[in-house]
Amino acid sequence: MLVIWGRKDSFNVQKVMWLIGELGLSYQAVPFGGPFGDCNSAEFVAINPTRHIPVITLDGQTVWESHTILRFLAASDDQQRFWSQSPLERTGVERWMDWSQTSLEPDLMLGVFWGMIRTPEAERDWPFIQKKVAQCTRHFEMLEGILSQRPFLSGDRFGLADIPTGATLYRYFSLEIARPSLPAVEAWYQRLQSRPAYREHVMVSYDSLRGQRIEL
Ligand SMILES: N[C@@H](CCC(=O)N[C@@H](CS)C(=O)NCC(=O)O)C(=O)O
Repeated sequence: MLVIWGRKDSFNVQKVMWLIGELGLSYQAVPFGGPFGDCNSAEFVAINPTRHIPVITLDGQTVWESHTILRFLAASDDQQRFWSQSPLERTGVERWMDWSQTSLEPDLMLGVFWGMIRTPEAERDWPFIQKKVAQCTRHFEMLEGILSQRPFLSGDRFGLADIPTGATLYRYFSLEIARPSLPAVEAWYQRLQSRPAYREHVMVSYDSLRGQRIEL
């Protein structure tokens, strides 16, 4: 049985849950992180020394790091619905996963989201937040150019490249921030919202995270 450790309002857990939903896998969810379980506990550190959710276990093996889990689940799928045997073809997908994790997410999630939502109101650093919003504008304008040429970040059809960046959209479009005109990105967001797994696992309220700043 596939077991996933994490909490439903964790952005990195949501990426994994979204793919689990797309693949139609059976799973057992173990609420963990935040109020559900301490990632710094000795029991958890023995499982994941980096002290983060998500973690999955399958057949006695443990996998952590959200994008590693995404690749593992996609590569393990009998039908290879989200995986290619061609290393070159895979780069077309993996470059967007890496870009999301190393460029977009630090600015949007650790910058704007943490700055506005996780940080208590009295402590918010608005010049820092505005700088991060401006960086997000550049990221999303770049995505606008890509998505005006094709329906999905992965190409003609939905794929693994859509998951990390697509999972940011619920928060990007619900935060009270300035956004540029993004018709192609918004059309992509609509396409993602037509997927039941996206609605179930990504469009999750983050109200319980307000003011809840933790050490990562
Ligand atoms: N690079 C890691 C980052 C994981 C991460 O930052 N997880 C956060 C939740 S999104 C976490 O563990 N928070 C601690 C907690 O919720 O207690 C990954 O992609 O899996």
